[in-house]
This record gives sequence, structure tokens and C-alpha cells, in this order.
Amino acid sequence: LKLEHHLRQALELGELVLHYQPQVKIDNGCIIGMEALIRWHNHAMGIVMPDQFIGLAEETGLIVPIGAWVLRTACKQARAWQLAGMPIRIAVNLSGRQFHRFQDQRQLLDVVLDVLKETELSPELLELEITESILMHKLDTTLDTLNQIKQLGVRISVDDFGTGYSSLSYLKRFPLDTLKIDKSFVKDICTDANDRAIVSAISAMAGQLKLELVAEGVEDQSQLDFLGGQQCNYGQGYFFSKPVPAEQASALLRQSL
Ligand code: G
Ligand code: G
Ligand code: MN
Ligand code: NA
Repeated sequence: LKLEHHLRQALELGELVLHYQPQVKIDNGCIIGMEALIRWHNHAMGIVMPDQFIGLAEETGLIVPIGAWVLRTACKQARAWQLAGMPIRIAVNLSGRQFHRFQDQRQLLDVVLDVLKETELSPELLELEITESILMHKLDTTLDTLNQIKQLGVRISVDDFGTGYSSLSYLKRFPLDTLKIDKSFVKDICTDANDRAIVSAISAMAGQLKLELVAEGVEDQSQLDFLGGQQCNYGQGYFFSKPVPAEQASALLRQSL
């Protein structure tokens, strides 16, 4: 209850912050995008990580205003990078609840439209990360929403790919651009034959379906070497950089050019 009370005030007190983690093209090391990851700097509790409050934000509906803030802040930042001659993609995580309308609150599509208009960010520089579970619920409305978002030129990626309980049929039904291989498959890729087989198979499938593929949780060179030998073009993880504040992310970008 106390956490909820604090979370309700977090937005107006300006306690929410975005960190950014680079997404890197494996063959040349260039940064092609940044994933925005939220942090909460509370005066009493210190830095609170999203795993500790996103669930609560979903249950209380606070994820709607928080999610809109994340989208706006991330797009503003990406627009600033674009204007500075560094036109990289910005990836924003969406929760299940953000797909469904709350009473008196606008739909996701309207928020995306507003933010793009307000920030003047090119739509193709925005990528929305959704989970397999989003694709499984309310099939028809989800498909409608995704098609409308896609028509704006915005990209759609599937986060934590391979860990959900969904069927692969959604890969042809939904307008997807990118799969992000969950880090649990990447972790032991150098030693575990099953993980190697799974990642190889996902890479081949993504290639044939013309989906971009990002490996998450890349922590060392040997993992990268294996991924480079697959049809996996992009990587993200501590090996390149942990999620960092905007200033540091800008510095990483300037170095990458
Ligand atoms: O860095 P990490 O601890 O940031 O993220 C933990 C989890 O929180 C991940 O599953 C991530 O997708 C989620 N997350 C991070 N930022 C956001 C956000 O802005 N919105 C939503 N819905 N989830 C987020
Ligand atoms: O669910 P999602 O993929 O959006 O969240 C990514 C989560 O993984 C975040 O908590 C982020 O901080 C974390 N993360 C990013 N890079 C690495 C990595 O190289 N190793 C591990 N273990 N976690 C990572
Ligand atoms: Mn993500
Ligand atoms: Na993920």
C-alpha cells in the first residue's frame, strides 16, 4: 500500500528516469538502436528497479500514465539524437495493460500518434516491444491495434522471444519486424548444445520470415562469436553496455559513429 502511494506521486514528483541500452550490429559494432528501460529514483527508497513496480503499476492502472510518460520521454530523446545526426531507433517496452483501454483513458494508438506529432520523431525510428502474452489475448483487437500502429510506420518487436506459451502461428498473423531472443537462451550458448540448437533454429527461421533478430543478454566475446556465425545480426547486453543514463548513452553513440 505504501509503495502504491509513492508510485502515484512518482510521475508528478519527477522521480521516474529512463536509462538506455545499446543495440549493436554484430558485424561492425555500430549502435543501431537503444532500448529505453525505466528506473524510479525515490527519496526514501533509493533506486527502485522496474521488476519491483511495473507489476503494481499494471494492477493499479498507473501503467497507463507511466507508459505514456515513457513513450514521450524516449521519443524526445530519440528526436534529439536524430537532430544531432545520430538517427538511431528507440525501443520502448509495452505492458499488456497498455493495449487495453481504461475508462476515461485513451487508447495506445492515440498516445503513439500524439507523441509522434509532438516530438516530430520519424515513426520508423520508434520500435514498440511487446511480449508473446500480449499477442495471445484479445486476438482481434490486438491485431487491429498492431496493424494501425504499423500503418503509422512504427516498428513492432517481440520481446523475450521463446519464453511465452504462444504458438508460432502468430509470426505470420501479426505485422512484426523484429524478434528479440530471450537472454536465457544466450546465457549458456557456448556450452549448452540445446541452447545452440534453439538459437540456430530461431536465426534460420527469422531469416526466412524476413524478421530482424536481436540476441539479448550478450555478456562476452565468445557468445558474440557464436551469434556472428548465425543469421543473427544484432546483439544487446552487458558486453556492449549496461543500460545507462541519457548523457552516457549520447557519449556511447558519438563514439560509435
Ligand atoms: O533493466 P531491467 O531491470 O530494466 O528491466 C526489468 C523488466 O522491466 C524488463 O522485463 C523490462 O522489459 C521491464 N521494463 C523496463 N522498462 C519498462 C517500461 O518502460 N515499461 C514497461 N512496461 N516495462 C519496462
Ligand atoms: O524484458 P526485457 O528484455 O525488456 O528486459 C531486459 C532486462 O535484461 C533488463 O532488466 C536489463 O537490465 C537486463 N539486461 C540487459 N542486458 C543484460 C545482460 O547482458 N545480462 C543480463 N543478465 N541481463 C541483462
Ligand atoms: Mn525489452
Ligand atoms: Na527481453
